[in-house]
Amino acid sequence: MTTEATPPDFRWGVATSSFQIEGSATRDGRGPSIWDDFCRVPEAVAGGDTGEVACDSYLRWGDDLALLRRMGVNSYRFSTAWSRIQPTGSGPVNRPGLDHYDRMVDDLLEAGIEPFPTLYHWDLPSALQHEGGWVARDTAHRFADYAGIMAEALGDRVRRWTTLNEPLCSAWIGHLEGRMAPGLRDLRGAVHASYHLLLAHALGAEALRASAPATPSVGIVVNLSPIEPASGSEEDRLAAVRADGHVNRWWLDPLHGRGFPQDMVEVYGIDLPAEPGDEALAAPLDFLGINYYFRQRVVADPQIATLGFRQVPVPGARTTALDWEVHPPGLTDVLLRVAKEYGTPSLLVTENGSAWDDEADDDGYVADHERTQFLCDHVAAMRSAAEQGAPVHGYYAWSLMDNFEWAYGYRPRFGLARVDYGTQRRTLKLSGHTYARLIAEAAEAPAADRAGREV
Ligand code: IFM
Repeated sequence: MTTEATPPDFRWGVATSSFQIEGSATRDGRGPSIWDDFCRVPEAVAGGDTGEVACDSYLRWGDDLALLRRMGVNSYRFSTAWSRIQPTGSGPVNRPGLDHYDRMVDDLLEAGIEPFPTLYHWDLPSALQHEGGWVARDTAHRFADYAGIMAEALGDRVRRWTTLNEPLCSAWIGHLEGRMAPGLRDLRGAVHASYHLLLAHALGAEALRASAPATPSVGIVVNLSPIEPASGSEEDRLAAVRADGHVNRWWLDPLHGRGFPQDMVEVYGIDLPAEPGDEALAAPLDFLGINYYFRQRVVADPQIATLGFRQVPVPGARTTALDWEVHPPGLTDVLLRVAKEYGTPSLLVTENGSAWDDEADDDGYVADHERTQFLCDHVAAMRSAAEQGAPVHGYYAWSLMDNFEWAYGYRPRFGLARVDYGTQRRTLKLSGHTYARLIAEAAEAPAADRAGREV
């Protein structure tokens, strides 16, 4: 690897999110979020699972920290629950909720681990949803207030912040497909939500930069997929262009100051809720977080309203327990594409992982060869992108431990550590041990080789 591609402060981390691990749904004044509400909708979540207890991380933070130390990560990507800080999404700060994250930041720093918080990972306070949620412009302003609170409280110690995680999921899956919270199906609402999410990012970034005592590094996390047409037909080629617009360009273009892609504005046929002054949307990013899980192969399908495309399986592909294709070169592709087409100064792989049907032995140990292979192959794919010039500065495995996988409930397990939900015992899997070794070896490697040793 070239020296430019492997700065000495390369981040090796793991990622989690508040709703998926914390539990303690009402403890210390936490208010409800859209996921608490969605879990109560009959049949919305597999097995009727909820986030009431999850991995009990709010109370077992010490156990999680021990796992982080054991793996030897130098950065921990977690999210702060807005409804712990402001139980109704606006108004006074709920001190006990803020104190929890304050303690986490101190503990992480003491352990030599960078705290890398995400301010919004899908858990909008319910009270804001009742006022329109992301479809309402005001939510973006409330988010900026919350970002300012967090920057004032933690900005003396937190240097890097992520505003939002995966606005695609909040907007398209939550407001268009309705498969996940808040469970709505409305194109206009979804397009407006997408706009307001990006506005929230811009206003939130402004608030972080204005309120943090030391100049912070601010970015956003998007989930990207390489898109391929299923055939050489012109219809499928155009379907792939639309799919790419919907999944990738709708987010990447405005985040890089190019405005929303006009072809997609025409496909959606919805006026954007733009107002004078929204030029802030073009605020520069210090880094872009990329979550990569799978590529998408699409066919044209006139039966699919508005978008006119559908994802199809890749023949003969290896797939995970969620039927997601395992395709490591896709990670190289998305990193190189963003680097070349958008020139983003710094890229982080903020999530990458896989769910498998784990089998634990009597001690709770899981010899998860498939996940381990997935991890090694994707680290190699990231290294390949860095070797080819992509400015990749970190890799975060999803996830530290098994957790609540949204509408799929607890069955899919993504963790590098197993969680026994009966006892809440955490046990490092083979993948967790392998990651620990990989990190240790990378730290010992010569600087020019740090991000990419074979494992
Ligand atoms: O669990 C999720 C996470 O919350 C966001 N990115 C994808 C992961 C796996 O589905």
